[in-house]
Amino acid sequence: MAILHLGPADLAFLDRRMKREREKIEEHLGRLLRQSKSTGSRIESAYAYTVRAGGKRLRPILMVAASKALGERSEISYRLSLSLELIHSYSLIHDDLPEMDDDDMRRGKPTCHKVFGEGIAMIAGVALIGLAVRHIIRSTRRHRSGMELAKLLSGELLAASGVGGLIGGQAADILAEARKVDGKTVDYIHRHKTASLFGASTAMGAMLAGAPRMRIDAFRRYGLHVGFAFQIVDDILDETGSFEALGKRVNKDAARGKATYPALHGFEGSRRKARWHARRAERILLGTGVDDRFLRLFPFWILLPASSPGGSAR
Ligand code: GRG
Repeated sequence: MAILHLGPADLAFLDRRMKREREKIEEHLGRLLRQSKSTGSRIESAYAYTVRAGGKRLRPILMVAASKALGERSEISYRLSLSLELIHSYSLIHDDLPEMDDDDMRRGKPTCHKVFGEGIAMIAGVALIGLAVRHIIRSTRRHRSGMELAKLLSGELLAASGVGGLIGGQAADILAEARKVDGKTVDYIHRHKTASLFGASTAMGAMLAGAPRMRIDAFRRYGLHVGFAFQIVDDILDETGSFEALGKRVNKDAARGKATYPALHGFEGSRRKARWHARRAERILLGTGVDDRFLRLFPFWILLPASSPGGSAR
């Protein structure tokens, strides 16, 4: 895949920024998990295990970047962005269950249900949803817009997690298994299962910065296209990547008869579509008049792992 717009200086800038933001997010995440530990139960150990197992923290990074691009520079954006990682971690725990994708490894470690059992993993996933919303309410308590902000952020997050988002996409994914499906169905799955949480990330960043509705909508659309490109690349990596690079089993989509972009559009067609989404994201950002180097480059950085045959880690 041609590396669009990314020169060595851009790559160095992105690497530096991602590393710094990841470190800050890890720090806040560690604090949140320590503070939310109440009973020291097995459920708490189970969800903390998955949340701590690593991960690229892309959704929090995007939320923080969106809020910074719009002038919000306080620490609260890091705290609030954790709610996205908690919901994402819940979706991974449930997605790995035998009744779902049936995966043994995630983030380079045994999956939650392999370590804690299926029942505990199921409950731990649900507990993370509650924790995410409670965390938003707690973190906004001293903010000047307090309850109003909490309502906006949790509304966005839950909408992206519900039937109109993650859950709807997962259901469509299950129903599509081992059936011949068309491009429209695969787009529906990708848009809901994956892109919706990316859209919520940038929309939540804009909300925190106090942006007007039109700008929030534009930021959500930007995130949706980034998420779409991300899922197409994920489909490609499932076929071309390695366990060592990705920390999870590969070649599983084809084995389960899943509808994927490469199956429908071939590798080059899939790369073209991913590039199209990255360009759309860039155009939407430019249309808002917000000049932000990180957000401008991020959609193209997402494409990079699918540019090498080995499928490197992001
Ligand atoms: C209620 C059972 C039940 C499920 C509903 C499971 C579920 C919710 C949704 C599935 C969502 C899902 C797992 C989508 C896949 C998205 C994806 C490519 C995840 C991997 O994201 P990365 O690469 O992961 O950002 P890391 O590990 O880096 O955080």
